[in-house]
Amino acid sequence: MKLKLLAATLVLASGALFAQTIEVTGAWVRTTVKGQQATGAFMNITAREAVRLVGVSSPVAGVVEVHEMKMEGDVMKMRAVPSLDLPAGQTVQLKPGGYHVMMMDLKQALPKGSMVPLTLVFKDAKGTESKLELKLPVSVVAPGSMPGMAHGMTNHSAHDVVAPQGEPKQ
Ligand SMILES: [Cu+2]
Repeated sequence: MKLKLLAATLVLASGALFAQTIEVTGAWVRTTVKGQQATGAFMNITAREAVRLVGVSSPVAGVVEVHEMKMEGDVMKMRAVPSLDLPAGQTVQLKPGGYHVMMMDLKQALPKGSMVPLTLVFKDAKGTESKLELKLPVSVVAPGSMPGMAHGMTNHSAHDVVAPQGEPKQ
């Protein structure tokens, strides 16, 4: 029994150590209005050693996926990606119009100024998983960006194409 407890502690400790090699900056979640079923979370992730982002979860959303947005002909489309490569030392941007964390089946409205817990799950080259617990501020636009940047919202409404319960039309 005592041995088991020790093992658990070690796993926790190594997880924390691993998490320190991944830096997340500028993270935020787009605010929602009542009845809105989906929104996006955005951030910059820099991993010191190459890892993959293999999962995301949040207590406020039933389904959380990593999405990619791409132009296909004239149409902006998005799809879920099973994992996102984070090359060593390179900052990968999750931003409106590009990769983003899609939070669907929202269980509550996300008012501006509130905080949303988000758990990122990473896998390293050896297949070892680690988790990073974050608290993201809810905002209308990226914190620090100019008000004019809110036009990114227009692109994001392309969610309606594949997610009928997505964001309401603007
Ligand atoms: Cu999306």
